[in-house]
Amino acid sequence: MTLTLSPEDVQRLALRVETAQREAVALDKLSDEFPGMTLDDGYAVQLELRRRWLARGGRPSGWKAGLTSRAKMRQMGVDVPSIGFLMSEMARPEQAAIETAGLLHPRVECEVAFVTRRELAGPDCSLQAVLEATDFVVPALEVIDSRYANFRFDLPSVVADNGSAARYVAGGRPRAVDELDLATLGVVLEKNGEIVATAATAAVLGHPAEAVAMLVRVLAGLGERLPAGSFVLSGAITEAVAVQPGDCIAARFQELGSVGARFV
Ligand code: OOG
Ligand code: MG
Repeated sequence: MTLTLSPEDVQRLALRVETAQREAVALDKLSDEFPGMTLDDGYAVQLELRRRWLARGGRPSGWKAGLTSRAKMRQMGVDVPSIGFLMSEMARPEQAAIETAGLLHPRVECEVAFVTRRELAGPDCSLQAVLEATDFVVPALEVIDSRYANFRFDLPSVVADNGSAARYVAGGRPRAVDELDLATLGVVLEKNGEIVATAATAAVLGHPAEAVAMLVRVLAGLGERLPAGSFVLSGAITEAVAVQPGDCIAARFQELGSVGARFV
């Protein structure tokens, strides 16, 4: 662990990010004030953010892997995958009208979501262990909304901002992983009926289950485990797409069905 922030700074920065999330006011990236900020510092702020969320009655609903595809790494200029937490307050039903009021500059991502039936833990968690512990997968949309001005950040800052987590929608058909080759599923992302991106699931670390294994390994470093029954977003397969009120998004996945949302 390389922590450079004092406990007081961690609390102050968590409060700053929380306020930006709540009031949709953009921040400068935290590393502008703390240029020596490390990845561990970023997770310390994220854990404090999570602790505060739980303390005010938030209900944890899962975890997210992020920056797990080349397309995303290129788009954001960050080349290390990361994790964040999900809360049920972020979940929206399929085809829901998602309000953009309260968000700064929302973007949508298409992802494979895993639901586990066994606990996963430890610094050596493997892709195979993830597949064995998976109950089913479903297609999902994640709505990200960086709290940093112009969506510009570095790794410690985006981790402190909980991986830009804002909303998510799960849809499609639950499928068991042994019925699929999860690495070679095609995905088509549409905005207002037009194709805006296409890719295959191998874009996510070669196999989306590898992103879940990465997440479990990061959790192990934070002293946490992934309990049975967890919902995990494995990371965007294509670039994220900006949305505004009136936009309709659909992601069509080979074998898994579709998931959609509209923005108001
Ligand atoms: C960070 C979150 C990335 C993903 O799926 O790659 C992410 C960001 O791009 O703001 O959720
Ligand atoms: Mg994502």
